[in-house]
Amino acid sequence: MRTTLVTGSAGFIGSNFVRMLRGRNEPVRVICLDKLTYCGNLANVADIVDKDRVVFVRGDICDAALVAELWKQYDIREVVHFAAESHVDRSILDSGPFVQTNIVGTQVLLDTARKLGCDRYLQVSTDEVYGSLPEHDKSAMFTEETPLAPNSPYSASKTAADCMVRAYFHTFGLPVLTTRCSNNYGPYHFPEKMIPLFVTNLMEGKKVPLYGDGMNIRDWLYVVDHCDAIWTVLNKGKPGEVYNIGGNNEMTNREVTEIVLREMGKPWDQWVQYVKDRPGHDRRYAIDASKIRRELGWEPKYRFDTAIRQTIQWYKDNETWWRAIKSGEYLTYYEKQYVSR
Ligand code: NAD
Ligand code: TDX
Repeated sequence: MRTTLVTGSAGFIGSNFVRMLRGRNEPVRVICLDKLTYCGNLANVADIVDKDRVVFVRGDICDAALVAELWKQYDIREVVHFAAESHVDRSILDSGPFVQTNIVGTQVLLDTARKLGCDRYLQVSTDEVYGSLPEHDKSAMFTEETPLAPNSPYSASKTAADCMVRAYFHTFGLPVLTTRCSNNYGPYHFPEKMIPLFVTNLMEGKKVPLYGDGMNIRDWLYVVDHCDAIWTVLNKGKPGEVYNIGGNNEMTNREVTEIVLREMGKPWDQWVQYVKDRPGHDRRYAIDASKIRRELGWEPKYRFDTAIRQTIQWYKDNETWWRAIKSGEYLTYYEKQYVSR
């Protein structure tokens, strides 16, 4: 059976990915490596960890000695690299951890893969590396050839990591794959990101903070579709290639807010608060995912209207999960980000 190192597996997408592999009974042993930072949560995977098929190790991807030890101990031949500092707003408050984890951490993994051997290395990247698109020209979309033009410290750190991945392919022939996905939503999404923040605020009786004019556009993809695309690329992708992943589901933040409010039975006027815009806020992201569809036969299976309903229901059914998160460090962050601006 193959052994795959999955970094960041206690986070939102990483935990959904491991859960999907277990749910489908894929023939793979997973070594989960996660530092359990403020947004990593052992509860996200606790029920699927077992000694044989899903091993959990708490540790930092920047710790080269630990990564090498795991590589040898478990005979790792494959990597799916999710671990990252992932929240744009936090990268504006302090970019240091983003440079460390997203760039240095990626370099450590690549170097270990090069030295100790690796059959497949998949870098989970983001559409944000391409920058922002004009909002009025709907024909403009990000393709894999779009020049990289990151605008936030978060996306700049992800871009630097992507460049290292590319360099390890060209210089050392490491069999790397890169995926660049649009905005995800679904269960286990940390409630600092827009959709889970808005859903849980409404459940707490708090208003939802909409940045600027609320007309920024994102392309939303259900997390299980993203995980399925990553598995497809890992198994069928061509080394050295980049694959865009998207939902073909562009919406303004106002439209998303309207849907969430409607689903939760809350009128706009009482529950939406326009707040100061995010500095450097990218206006529009839109993914052209025709390459992965054409070459690997992947396309999204979930529709936004049904998957958002399931997602809201998940937060209703898992109040203990998010209420435990929305305390402690989270409150300090919330105060800095929303109350004092
Ligand atoms: P997340 O913030 O929910 O989870 C990140 C995980 O990484 C956490 O469990 C955290 O503990 C772990 N981690 C952080 N620093 C670490 C370190 N130094 N060593 C080991 N583990 C560490 O993030 P997410 O939303 O699940 O995103 C996962 C990946 O997908 C990221 O690389 C992100 O850039 C990318 N991505 C996310 C989205 C999205 O919409 N969320 C879209 C496209 C791409
Ligand atoms: O309180 C808020 N109010 C608001 O209007 C928050 C947190 C966000 N927003 C807006 C900003 C964005 O236009 O909603 C949109 C989505 O914001 P986020 O959920 O913070 O996501 P985004 O900045 O688009 O980045 C996400 O998608 C790409 C992930 O966090 C990244 O990790 C991923 O790479």
